Amino acid sequence: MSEFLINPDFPYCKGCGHHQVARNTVRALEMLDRRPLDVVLLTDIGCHGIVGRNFATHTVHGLHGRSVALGGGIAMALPRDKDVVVFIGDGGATIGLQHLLEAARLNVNVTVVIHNNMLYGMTGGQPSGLTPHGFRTVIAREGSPYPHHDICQLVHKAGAPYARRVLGLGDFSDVLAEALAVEGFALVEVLELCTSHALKMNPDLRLRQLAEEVGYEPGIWRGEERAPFRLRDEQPRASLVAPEQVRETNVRFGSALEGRFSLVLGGSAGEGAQRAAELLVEAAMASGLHATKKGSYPVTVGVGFSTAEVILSREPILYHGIAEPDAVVITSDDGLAHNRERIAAMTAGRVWIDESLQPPETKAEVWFRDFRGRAGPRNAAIYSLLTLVGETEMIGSEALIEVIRESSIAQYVPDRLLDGVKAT
Ligand SMILES: Cc1ncc(C[n+]2csc(CCOP(=O)(O)OP(=O)(O)O)c2C)c(N)n1
Ligand code: SF4
Repeated sequence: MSEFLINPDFPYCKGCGHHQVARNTVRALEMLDRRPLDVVLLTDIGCHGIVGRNFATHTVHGLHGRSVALGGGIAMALPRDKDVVVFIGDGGATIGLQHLLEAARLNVNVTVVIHNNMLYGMTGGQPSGLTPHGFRTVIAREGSPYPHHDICQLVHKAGAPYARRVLGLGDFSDVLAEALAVEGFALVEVLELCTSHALKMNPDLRLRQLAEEVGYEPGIWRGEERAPFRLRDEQPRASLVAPEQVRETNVRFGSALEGRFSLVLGGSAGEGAQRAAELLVEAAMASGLHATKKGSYPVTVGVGFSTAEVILSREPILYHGIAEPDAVVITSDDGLAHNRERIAAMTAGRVWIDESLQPPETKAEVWFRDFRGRAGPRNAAIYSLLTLVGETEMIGSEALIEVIRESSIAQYVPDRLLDGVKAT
């Protein structure tokens, strides 16, 4: 298997043109002798977008039509020797058309690969701005009454140094490699068919013939070569994080953790779940571990659930998603409601849950604890993590206690909670 993949089975229907794009992208990256972690692959919403999980590169899944803007932002700050590749459908490309035109106009260093199957694949075959005149879809059964945008010409006119349209058949990796090698904005529009929806409505369709009939001629549009747009050309840096945001961690504790431990903490907004998870991460780093933390909560920040996902690991963490957690800690009914399905799906591991709550059926071990009664709502989250650390010993309790004492929440956490936890 290619070093660019963690899974060679692409998630598409049989015969879908997206297979060829993914395969040829891998070939092109190999041809250019790139390393997986020098590549950031952005995917947009749509069938093509599920492929992110197959790639061993950095991957980011964007909102529909917005992945060019996201990728552009990343590319503006990255060193020149990194590649930002944006996979997008014809739906996303025309929903976010302005992002494409601006990225071309500014000459942002991204390679955009449009999977132009001439319709919205994932939602059942609706037309996009690239659906050609006469092409039948579920919405226009007699055929689309409108002409399609010529996306290559649009970005060319907007200033793109490179735009190319190819038929997505066979090996077109040399085209993708040529686009990747462009310093600045490059776009490859790959013409394909959606075997599930396009053929149902247009049974006699042949890609090559269709492309000729509707004016989708393969071609290349070269523009003026210009310096790519960069945020800080004078100070290229390897990290997206500003140096002043980086803090040194003084490793002053030990840890018995071997491998990796993933944790989900579910609580209520305003009860400090995110802050508690951050303090656990700080304590783990002070114990010599790698750690990541993600938060999720409703846009109405002050009400509802607040869930944090934490990974602690002896080895660097290259992927911060959690398929099945080793532990789930629940301190409130909001936290339980948000994580109920996740708990029910657990096949192993352990759930620590406030004794006032009733968890769903699960194969995980369930331990009831009096988080809210002992610590009150404000401290239930931090107390639950003190309990977890005391009972698992993945890091020493003294590490978490010290980090809490040094933090801004120290004044709210009574000593009896800190002293009541077993120090290891
Ligand atoms: C802002 C927004 N609008 C609508 C949707 C619903 N939606 C999900 S996939 C999709 C169609 C995607 O089509 P395309 O971009 O062509 O990609 P494909 O599925 O063909 O790969 C739509 C409309 C969404 N997820 N987000
Ligand atoms: S629905 Fe269409 S675009 Fe989506 S995977 Fe299947 S063939 Fe491909």
